[in-house]
Amino acid sequence: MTFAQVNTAGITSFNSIPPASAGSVPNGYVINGSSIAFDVSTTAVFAPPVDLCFTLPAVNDAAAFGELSVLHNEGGTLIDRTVSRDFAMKKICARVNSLSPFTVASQVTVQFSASTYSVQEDCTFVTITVNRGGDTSGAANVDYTTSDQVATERKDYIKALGNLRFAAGETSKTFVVLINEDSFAEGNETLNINLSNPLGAGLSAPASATITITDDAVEPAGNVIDEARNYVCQNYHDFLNRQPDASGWDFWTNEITSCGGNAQCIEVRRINVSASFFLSIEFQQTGYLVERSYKTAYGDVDGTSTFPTAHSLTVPIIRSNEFLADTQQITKGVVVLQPGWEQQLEANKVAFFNEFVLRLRFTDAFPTSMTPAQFVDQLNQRAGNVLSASERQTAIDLFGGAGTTTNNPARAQALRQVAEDQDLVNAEFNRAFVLMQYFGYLRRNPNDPQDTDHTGYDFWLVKLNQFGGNYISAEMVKAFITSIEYGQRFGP
Ligand SMILES: [Ca+2]
Ligand SMILES: [Ca+2]
Ligand SMILES: [Ca+2]
Ligand SMILES: [Ca+2]
Repeated sequence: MTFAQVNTAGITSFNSIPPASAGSVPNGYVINGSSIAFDVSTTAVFAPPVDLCFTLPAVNDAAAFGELSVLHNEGGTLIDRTVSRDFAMKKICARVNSLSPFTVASQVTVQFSASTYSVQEDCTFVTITVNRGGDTSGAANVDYTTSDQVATERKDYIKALGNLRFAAGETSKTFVVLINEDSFAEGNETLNINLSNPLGAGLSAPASATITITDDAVEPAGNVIDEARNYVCQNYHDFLNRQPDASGWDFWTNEITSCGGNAQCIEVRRINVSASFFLSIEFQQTGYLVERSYKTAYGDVDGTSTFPTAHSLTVPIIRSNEFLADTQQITKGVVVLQPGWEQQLEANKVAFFNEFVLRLRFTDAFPTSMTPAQFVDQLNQRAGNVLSASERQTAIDLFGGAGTTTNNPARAQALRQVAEDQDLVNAEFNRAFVLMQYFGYLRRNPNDPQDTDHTGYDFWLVKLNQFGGNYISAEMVKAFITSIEYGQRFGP
């Protein structure tokens, strides 16, 4: 230990203390078997700074040594004051302005595997790896999201966002960014990917990275969305948030190409193929369940419409970004009909509802002081009174006779039970179908530009209801997939 300047000599003492008692450990650091801690004090009068070095002869791994930091208690919180590490000498040094407890702790970092990625434009995907370094013995998680640069999420790629959860011992996780084909001659384009909100870890460089989409050297004259195989792939991206599996891709493409040159047949098949994605078990059990979960938890909101005259109407509360984040989470790894899909989906649903009820928005709306009956009744009322007396009792009984609703697994199960109630599935169906015309095909909220309110949504919902949900007679899917706004995502 070296003082820069001592004005009055005194006695300095080092008292070994339990590392856990040194102060509150900041995010990204852990106390483990390598940790040592001292309370350092002096009777000398000194002027800062003070340099302190600690030797850790027991740490024999250079990488583990490189993750060590000297944390200093400043106002109760430990702050990383490391200035140097010397593995050969097993010495780590810090510089501080005052004395109080110190601890040597290990860092936990998360970062992208690279700062740049590239992918050839196509209806394809790029897999992004996030690595965790340092002490990986605990759990950690981090949010990820894409953001537009020159490439845009409505055209060039599918916005990817979510949370990566590292289990104890896991050192890497991946997520996928889906890339869309288009026939714009636009040059190479970039988008950014970012890590944020780490828990149990700190961000380390690179915590943001760039994906370059290499443009096709030659683009066709027409719009690539008119090409059957690409059109099918785009429906996988837009509705199922995944790259098509080979057999599904072939099957749906053949539905269209088997028309040969019959334009009338192609038009009808394109409508039916696309509607099949909304109607698929895979979408109904993922995206549609997410939509119903928001309705069950938070009810509806008011929108406005001018169809046919100005009025207000209730519309789904879920927004496009919320929908994408949760749908991507609940659908992760699920490919319906592939071995194990039901187990994967069930595990994802359980994780989704368990996490959903821990969000501040939910706990604000449903305080744990609510009785089980109040809790279930509020869910039921927001869902549109879909529970029979016995279904209501089943949900209340999930709490096992408790007087309050502090039991989070029971909260999650009750929310899920209402969200999966068949009466809600039936009642919400047309609303969700219309909503997905905007979320899926147009990649926006119904009242985002080029709309200004829910008039368009209202128009299609009225029409779909008039035709008893028959999207062919209502010409709804047809209107969206032949719209200029949809076509302009993919070609001039
Ligand atoms: Ca592009
Ligand atoms: Ca292209
Ligand atoms: Ca292009
Ligand atoms: Ca029911």
